[in-house]
Amino acid sequence: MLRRNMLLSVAAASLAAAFVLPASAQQKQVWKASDVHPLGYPTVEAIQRMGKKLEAQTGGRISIQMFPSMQLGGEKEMIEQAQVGALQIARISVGAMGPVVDDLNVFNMPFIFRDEGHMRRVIDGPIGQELLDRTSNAPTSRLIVLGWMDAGTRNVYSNKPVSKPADLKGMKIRMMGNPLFVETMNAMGGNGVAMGFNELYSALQTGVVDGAENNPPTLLAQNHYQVSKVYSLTGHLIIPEIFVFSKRNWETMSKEDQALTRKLSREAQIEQRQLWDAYVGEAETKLKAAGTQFVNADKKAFFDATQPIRDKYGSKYAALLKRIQDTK
Ligand code: GTR
Repeated sequence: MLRRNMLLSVAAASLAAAFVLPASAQQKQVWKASDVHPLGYPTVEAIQRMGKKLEAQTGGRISIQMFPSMQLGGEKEMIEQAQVGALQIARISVGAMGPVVDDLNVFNMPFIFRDEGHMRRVIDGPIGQELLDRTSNAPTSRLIVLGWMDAGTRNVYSNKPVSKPADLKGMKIRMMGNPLFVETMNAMGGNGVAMGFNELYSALQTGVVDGAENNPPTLLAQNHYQVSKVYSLTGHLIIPEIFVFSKRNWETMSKEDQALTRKLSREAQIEQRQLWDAYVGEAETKLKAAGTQFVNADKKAFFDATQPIRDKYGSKYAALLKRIQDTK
């Protein structure tokens, strides 16, 4: 892993050197974009469509080259590459951004949203805008947030049904690399293991972990359903995603290019949601056809079990949490 990380850093450094800032605003630019998901996945597709519009609307001066399927590493690596300007656009989960900008962790707590509709109303409203601004302005981020994307609801998957906290006893469940998630899984009754997304398939396959948790599109698109056959509807996390631009590169852009990028990002956000809604149903149908067993879980029991996490992490966001709860 160390060697792989070193190779990635070297790759990032050479990519940074390769992104020559144009001497004149008229010079051709190819922005690199990255996503952990494969071609065809809603987030990837939305950014590619944005690239096509950008190309058309700048007469071919600006285009986007997509690096899907973790070609540039996991999300931690993508964040780092965007921070140094080796990558212009990165699409990442707010889960991976929590350790970078603490304010975002408010969305990373279990059962913070009543359902996906509630989450959407929050990100579409003033709270969503405030968090985007705070993330762009945080000195630790070195990223400009272009917009939100949807990522549905996360449920546990493994090779046995998990319908109540006791079912998770002794099970190692991969969580995103953020202490909040590890503690959440421990509170849910399992043993949370922080691990990069790029290591997960083989960890599931070889039994390094007994399971993981994610939305149905990810379970399908990452082929995890091939090694984890039971999908238990715990619904413990509803985490939106963001797509960001390297601040270092953003600051060299003309005001006009920034405005155009903002406008097309807004459209990409709307388009991703439509693509997402269609893809979730498709993913569930495909998973069921492939033999994935969907199991209902006692959400109330998981909600109660994770109350200590909301108490521990929620106190510093008390005012914001109240506004989230008050969002109808
Ligand atoms: C997916 C998400 C990815 C990544 C992944 C994970 O739902 O789209 O960006 O965060 O989860 O669990 O690491």
